[in-house]
Amino acid sequence: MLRIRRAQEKIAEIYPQTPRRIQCPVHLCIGQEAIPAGVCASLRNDDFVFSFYRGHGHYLAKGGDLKALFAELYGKATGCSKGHGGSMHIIDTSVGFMGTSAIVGGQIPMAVGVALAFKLTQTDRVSVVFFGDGACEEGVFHEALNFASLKKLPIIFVCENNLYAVKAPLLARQPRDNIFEKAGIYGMPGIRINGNKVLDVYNRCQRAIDFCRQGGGPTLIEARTYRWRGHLENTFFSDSLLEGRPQEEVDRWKKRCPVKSFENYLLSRGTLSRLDFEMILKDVDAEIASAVKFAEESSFPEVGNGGEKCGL
Ligand SMILES: Cc1ncc(C[n+]2csc(CCOP(=O)(O)OP(=O)(O)O)c2C)c(N)n1
Ligand SMILES: [Mg+2]
Repeated sequence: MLRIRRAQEKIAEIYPQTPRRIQCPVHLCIGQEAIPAGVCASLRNDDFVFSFYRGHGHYLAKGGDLKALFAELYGKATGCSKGHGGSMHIIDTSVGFMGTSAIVGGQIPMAVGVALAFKLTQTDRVSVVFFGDGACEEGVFHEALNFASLKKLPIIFVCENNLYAVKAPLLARQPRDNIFEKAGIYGMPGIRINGNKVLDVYNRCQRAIDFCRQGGGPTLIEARTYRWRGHLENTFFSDSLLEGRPQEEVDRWKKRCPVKSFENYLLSRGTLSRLDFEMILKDVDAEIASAVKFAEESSFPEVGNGGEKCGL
């Protein structure tokens, strides 16, 4: 979580600087780190993860490479998508990270297709798909749940419900605040979890993933959380991060910081000392600094080098 948080903060710092070094649109997941960390901790390297444009955390949690992430944001040939994808199109099959979609909900049927392949080939591998609350308004979400449940496919649907799609609050878009209950319509388990408590995410997901591996079929997990920044990074420092959200609401959620609350938990139990924590932070920041340096020193892909040569 700390690695995801500090990397996001570094991206937010670099993004508006001139000359522009990160030119692609960037969506950060600060405030939502417990979900990727808690879910991916239960996964094996050969399980597959699909994600969306707010996907840096999912990539890093699945074992993604920090250097390859920064290089991709910089559009460099050493990036995980060879510099052709940018922030919204991250892919790294070597760690089972099968791609992020900029089309809301576009990744969901791909993850179902992979789950079908896992089932047909009689493996115990699991497919996991992350998506936002807005994706539940896409027809494909319902088709996917229906088919996955019918065929008892090994897939976990993880909805990161951060209560907004761009600037629109959930109840301005859906008649009820009940995403997890939509699973019941399709005859599969649906659970609502506190997406800001990493141990809750880990424990509840571990159970769903074990059930899935044993042939029990899919689960829909609605993880409640909140993004601290605006929908999309912009190129000027601004006070528009609120985007119409009440300041009081943002402050309330910041008090439930997933990173800080886990830090306090570990310190209070004596699992970590303050010194341990500071050393971890120092290591994480050093790793990020070397990833930034790597991205800056890498070359751009050759001009005219299209998809056929990008090696994906
Ligand atoms: C099919 C489709 N419709 C609309 C858009 C424009 N769009 C981009 S992000 C977004 C909001 C999605 O919100 P949510 O799924 O809750 O994810 P969050 O950004 O909150 O993590 C929309 C409507 C799109 N990219 N794809
Ligand atoms: Mg949302």
